[in-house]
Amino acid sequence: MTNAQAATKIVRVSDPVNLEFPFETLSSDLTPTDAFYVRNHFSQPEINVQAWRLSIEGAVEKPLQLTFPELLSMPTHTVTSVLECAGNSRVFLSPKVAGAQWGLGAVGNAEWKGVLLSTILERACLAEDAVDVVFEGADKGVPDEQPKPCNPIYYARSIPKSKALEANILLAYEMNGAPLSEAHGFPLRLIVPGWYGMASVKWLQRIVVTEYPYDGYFQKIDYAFWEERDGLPVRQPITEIELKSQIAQPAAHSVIDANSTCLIYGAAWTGSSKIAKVEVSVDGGKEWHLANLGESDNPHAWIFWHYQWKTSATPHDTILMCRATDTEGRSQPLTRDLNKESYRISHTLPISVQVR
Ligand SMILES: Nc1nc2c(c(=O)[nH]1)N[C@H]1C(S)=C(S)[C@@H](COP(=O)(O)O)O[C@H]1N2
Ligand SMILES: [Mo]
Repeated sequence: MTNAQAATKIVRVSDPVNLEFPFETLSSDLTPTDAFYVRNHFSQPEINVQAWRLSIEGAVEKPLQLTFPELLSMPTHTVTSVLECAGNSRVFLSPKVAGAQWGLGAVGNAEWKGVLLSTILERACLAEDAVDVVFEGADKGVPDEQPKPCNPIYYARSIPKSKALEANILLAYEMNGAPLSEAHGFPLRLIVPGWYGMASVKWLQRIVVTEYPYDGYFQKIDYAFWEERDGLPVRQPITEIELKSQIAQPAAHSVIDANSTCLIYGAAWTGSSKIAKVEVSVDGGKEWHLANLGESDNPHAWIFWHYQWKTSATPHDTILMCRATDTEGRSQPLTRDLNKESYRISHTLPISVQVR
């Protein structure tokens, strides 16, 4: 399969620019950078890389100011990982919820290269009482939803200290073998494999280590949900990607020949486990059939799957679905959990097609 069919991206929001990968064009394991989705909260910042510094400050013994050439001279690490926006597939929600109406393409799989975050944090020497590591981008604005600050804020997100020291979290300056593009965070972005995209802060300018849990706007107001703890509702940040599979082809509303063989295919991914199987239904979820699974050496990459569907001779309208199960026995739910508000859309999604 080639990248030749990578089509133009879908414009979901034009200002700030939010672009979707047309998921029905899925053909290569790595999503070509020019087809990769772009999710921005504010206008893309302009960065002069000569003047740019990465500042590491807060609860550290040795605050650092790193130049771009200094980062490039450090030991490199490469990881292939899915990046999925927590709002991917929002258009499938009923009743409708606010936010960009993403279809299936606010997700992609790319190879990221850069410096391990742990390398830099070790150099800066975290204080004993460090709790969270906050990543601030260079883009700022006033966010959309209430309660919102009245003055512009930088896009920022944190991860707990223990997570920040894990072996695969990257300060990336390359994507798919080329320098990071401006849209994807040049000169430097965070990549948190296995977590939804909001954690992977673009256009990094500061890393602030805090001695308290960071409760910023994109941590506790947006990209957060209500969870009951000890019978009390508390606001929690969205973190790990949920198990999910999606159909690339046939695309919704396709007309398929009766009495033929139709290849149903797509991708499946998960935050921390491994995909064990993908099943396909061609009758709206009544019966499920095992799909053939591809493979990947990278635990955070997606895998492809396919299923040969023998269509009946009788013309009919039907709904295609796919459902992944991981090695821990968890499966995608068949229905939507409303507590998830407008994010983590990981239930089985219906694709309507016609057989004629
Ligand atoms: N600085 C900054 N980083 C950001 C964002 C942003 O708006 N500003 N959006 C986040 C969200 S919600 C997602 S899903 C990913 C998208 O990364 P991409 O645009 O490279 O696909 O970036 C994350 N990092
Ligand atoms: Mo996102």
